[in-house]
Amino acid sequence: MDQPFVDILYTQNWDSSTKFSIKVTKPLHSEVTPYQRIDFFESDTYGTFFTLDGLMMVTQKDEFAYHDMIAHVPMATNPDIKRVLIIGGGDGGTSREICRYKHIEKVDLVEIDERVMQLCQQYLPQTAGHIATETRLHPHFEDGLKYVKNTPDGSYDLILVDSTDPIGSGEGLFTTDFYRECFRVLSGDGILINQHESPYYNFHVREMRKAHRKIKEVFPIVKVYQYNIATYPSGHWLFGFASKRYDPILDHQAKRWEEFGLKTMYYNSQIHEGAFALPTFVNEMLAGT
Ligand code: AAT
Repeated sequence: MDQPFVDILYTQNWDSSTKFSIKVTKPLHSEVTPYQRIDFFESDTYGTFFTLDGLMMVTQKDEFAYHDMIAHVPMATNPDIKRVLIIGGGDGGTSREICRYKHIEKVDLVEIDERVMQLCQQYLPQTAGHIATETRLHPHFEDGLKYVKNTPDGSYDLILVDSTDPIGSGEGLFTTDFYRECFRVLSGDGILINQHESPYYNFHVREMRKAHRKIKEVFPIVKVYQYNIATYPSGHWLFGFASKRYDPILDHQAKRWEEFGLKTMYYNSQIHEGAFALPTFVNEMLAGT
């Protein structure tokens, strides 16, 4: 049979009237953990991808955009970062990029759901392949908010919040309490990168403005930068950059970063500078917070 009579689709509702679908060539795995529903699928265009509670997390085709932008922007702002805390990120994509810097001493990865990491090691070696052998990487399976509350002052130079959107288990990571704890456990020149959602659909816009307002209460330097990722709602996404000392543009260390000699698919020194130039409608959304 050349033409199948049915297509099996993964569909995410981007809002109440907009849907995004990928044709599934093979369902790989589904299960419900104490934290969330996990599904792994195979597709032609996007390769293997996984979703949590139906929401897209990682696809093989476009994960590089997200993981480049969460990891390399802070590393090019302070190339001396040595101690990194990743909250969420059980797929391994963020720690993979951070561990490419040979001078990084330790990476603590705090993932609430051990099954995400185990399944990514099984189905997504592209992001999780290094986890079993990388000796600087230390996975912890617990809630990120609880972990930072039990961490001594000044323990990390960089915190990357690589978590789900502010629904379900990710909610605590969008609170003022959490941002204050992050400030406390960061060193004097520490940097925090967090999800800033998308400036497009109403749900994300609300969450983006709330998160931005809360971070501004806690950190002296707060900026927002953008990147494109095809499979997240609207494809136009933001990260927050919060810092105690360094400004991502004024202190941008392009030459030192280029000397690391890393080959990246999305990030480069021009993107670093350009990503902080936001469209007027995004600036206006952020200004009113
Ligand atoms: N690297 C891109 C993948 C993710 S997955 C986010 C991870 O955060 C999930 O594995 C989830 O189990 C974990 N997580 C959720 N809440 C917590 C928490 N409270 N503590 C620790 N880990 C948590 C990010 C996708 C971003 C999607 C943006 N639209």
